[in-house]
Amino acid sequence: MSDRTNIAPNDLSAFWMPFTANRQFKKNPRMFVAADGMYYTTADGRQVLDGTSGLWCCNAGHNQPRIVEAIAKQAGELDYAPAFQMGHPKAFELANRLVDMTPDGMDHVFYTNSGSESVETALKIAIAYHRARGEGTRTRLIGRERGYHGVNFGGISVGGIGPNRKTFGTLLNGVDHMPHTHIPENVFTRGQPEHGAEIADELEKIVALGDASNIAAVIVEPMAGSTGVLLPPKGYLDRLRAITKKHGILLIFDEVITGFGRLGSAFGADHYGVTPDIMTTAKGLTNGVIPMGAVITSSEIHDAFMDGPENMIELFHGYTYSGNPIASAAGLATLETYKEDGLFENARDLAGYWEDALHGLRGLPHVIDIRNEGLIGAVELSPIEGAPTKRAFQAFLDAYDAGILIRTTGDIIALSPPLIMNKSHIDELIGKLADVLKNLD
Ligand code: PXG
Repeated sequence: MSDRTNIAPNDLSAFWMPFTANRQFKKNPRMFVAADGMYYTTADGRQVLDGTSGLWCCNAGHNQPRIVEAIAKQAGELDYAPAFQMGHPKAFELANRLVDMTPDGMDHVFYTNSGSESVETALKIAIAYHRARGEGTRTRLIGRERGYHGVNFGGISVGGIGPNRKTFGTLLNGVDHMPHTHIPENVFTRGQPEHGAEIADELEKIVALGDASNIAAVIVEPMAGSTGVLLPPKGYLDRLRAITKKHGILLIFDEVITGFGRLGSAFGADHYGVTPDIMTTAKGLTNGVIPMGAVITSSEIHDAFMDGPENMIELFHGYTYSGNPIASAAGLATLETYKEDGLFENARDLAGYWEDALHGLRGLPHVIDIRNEGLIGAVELSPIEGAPTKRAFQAFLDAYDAGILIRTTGDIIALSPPLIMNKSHIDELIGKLADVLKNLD
């Protein structure tokens, strides 16, 4: 047992921080102590405009009163109910509201606690679905280079980020990767790029090698967020849909970032007009306030499991906190906020102004590409020779000092502000970012 009598109250060493340069951070910590609407308050009392919705999750802004109230009320009414063999009304109500807003045919909801768990759940459902239909040889999974599907073993196996896979052993076997869609022809494109639909045809080659009878599912983000906003070329997702359908392969859209209004539509599936067989969600489902994810499937998939004796568990999978009452209450209040406050419409209405402001950064030092869609933006910087990521990370630090929160991945600055944003917030965010870029080495 550790000796807790001799510990400094604010010692930073015990908390091993996720995806963080721990030693660097702890020498010069950046702490938020409060938030409201579009702004964070730092420990030294400064206001920082949130250009990233936390980590792509606080789509309705911070401390949204409806959500705060719903959580407080739920905590005092029913704190926890067992998730297995018992229920509580709000989990069912939230599932219905989700099904109401997802594309037609996406009819059943399985709850998780994060995007990573949603991905594992979706991959397991895909493999078990084929088996339930007597096609148990369909076990292979196909992901994509530069895809991010969370950090659990299934997710990093289908994911396409080298450092996230490198040190973790053999991963899942039976996984192939399609090429990513980020090609130089599309540099400085506004919105969806023109070139590259044919990259989807690479899937045919993988199918030819592995045989469709062995392949369970293809998983892609409709728009790859984490690796720096890689947009799907026009026609690309339609082709993926056609090829997967032709071969009886399930198509999974990982909508953890693209879900809940980020693109100005409810989901990427709506935005791009392509309906998958399974969608994974998290983040904006509860506005990031309480961890929760949801996997949404077609009836065809769900119904394939509803077979055999009625007293038998149909799917041997689930989490202690699946559909947790407080998370469900937060989810209901979040979806109500999106609807009542017209936040997806706001994102759509602002998208043009956002695009113009963002592309106004073209020509500033080191800027080699700018991309946007909905209320997402990316500014790609040329790397410092021999020191990739250093320039963008410096921009992140300078931006924080200047009062804006941005996110960097590699040498790409990614922006995903809350959907409650208005034009003056855009002016502030992009104006301050321009100043940072002008002064960057
Ligand atoms: N799928 C996708 C598409 C994601 O973007 C996950 C799964 C995993 O979700 P959880 O809840 O397990 O973290 C994600 C998460 C960033 C950033 O700055 C992106 C994510 C998480 C943290 C930072 O790009 N995406």
